[in-house]
Amino acid sequence: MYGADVEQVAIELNEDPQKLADFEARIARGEKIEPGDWMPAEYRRQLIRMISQHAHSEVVGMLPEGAWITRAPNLRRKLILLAKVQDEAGHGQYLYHAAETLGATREEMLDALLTGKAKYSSIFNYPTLNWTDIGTIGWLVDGAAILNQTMLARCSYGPYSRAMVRICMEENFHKKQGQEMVIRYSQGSARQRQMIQDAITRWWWPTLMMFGPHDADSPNSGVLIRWGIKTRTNDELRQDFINQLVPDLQACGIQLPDPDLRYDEQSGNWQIGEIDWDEFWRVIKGDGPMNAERMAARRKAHDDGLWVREALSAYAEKHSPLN
Ligand code: BYC
Repeated sequence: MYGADVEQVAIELNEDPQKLADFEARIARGEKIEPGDWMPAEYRRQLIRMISQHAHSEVVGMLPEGAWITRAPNLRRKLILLAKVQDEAGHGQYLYHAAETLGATREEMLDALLTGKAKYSSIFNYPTLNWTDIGTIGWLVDGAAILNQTMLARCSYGPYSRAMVRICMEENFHKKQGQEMVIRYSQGSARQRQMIQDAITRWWWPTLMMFGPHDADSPNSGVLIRWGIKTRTNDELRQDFINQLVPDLQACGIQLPDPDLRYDEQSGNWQIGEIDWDEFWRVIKGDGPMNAERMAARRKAHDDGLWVREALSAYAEKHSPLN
């Protein structure tokens, strides 16, 4: 359907063919679609799904790292981690605002997260077992996120693409602090080298899963690419990440946990063994190592924040010009 001509798509989506053709022509010219502009209902639905899930990922993503703020090995590392976790709260805010421009309310989005209807990135359902996990998240997880988000900075929806510009700048700082830690620990004592190897071994495959299922198993990619929301596919971005990270990690003396990993001269790509997709689907359906704990932490934060929301509403009511 999504490779089909505009007439066919309009029939299938029950949209006005002329409006759809004009909309697609704007995207083809590289124009941004803005909140008040005409857009197909499916474009709006896909964006709300993706942006709200992205916002939830930023907010849930504070939990694995936040747990280490009190256990950072020195003041410099603690300050960096505090700033990083704070940035992630900010990213969640920009993204919820971007989704609100499409008509989704904050309450609806949070309700979808807290009742398990909305997803958030699979990666945050894995535990952070020791301090070197923090460096590993910075280099691998933020590195993967940057590749995806640099693509989204070029997406056709104006508010989402603009939110990505600042987010990517901050993510670059996150990635660099992680890279610096991994390099340092890989050159450190035998114990540090063993810890960083263990962390990379645990995070490698879950990081590759972050890019989503293979293109052939990705039901949303067709329409997202047709309308310029995604400009690269899940597999293309995953391959770029692998090609960047494999030589860098190997230069640190780190072994990747993949006996099938090999360099393919012909394509210039590093080829990996098969990802455990059963694990991926289990994790995104709620059955990963940390899903229950992450959701319990978010529900508690939401309940603990009730008095703040009530106080804000009471203040707004008291000062409303209508009263
Ligand atoms: N995790 O058709 P597909 C960060 C779902 S946070 C969970 O390929 P799509 C950071 C997918 O939603 C960065 N679910 O989907 C924060 C779909 O299910 P629904 C997070 C996943 O949308 C704190 C189904 O699988 N980045 O950087 O075309 C600290 C089929 O997939 C995942 C974003 O959110 C997954 N990994 O492509 C440190 C970026 N993968 O919704 C760092 C925005 C797939 O139909 N999102 N699913 O029920 C995207 O770019 C795209 O949504 C994805 C998936 C590439 C993730």
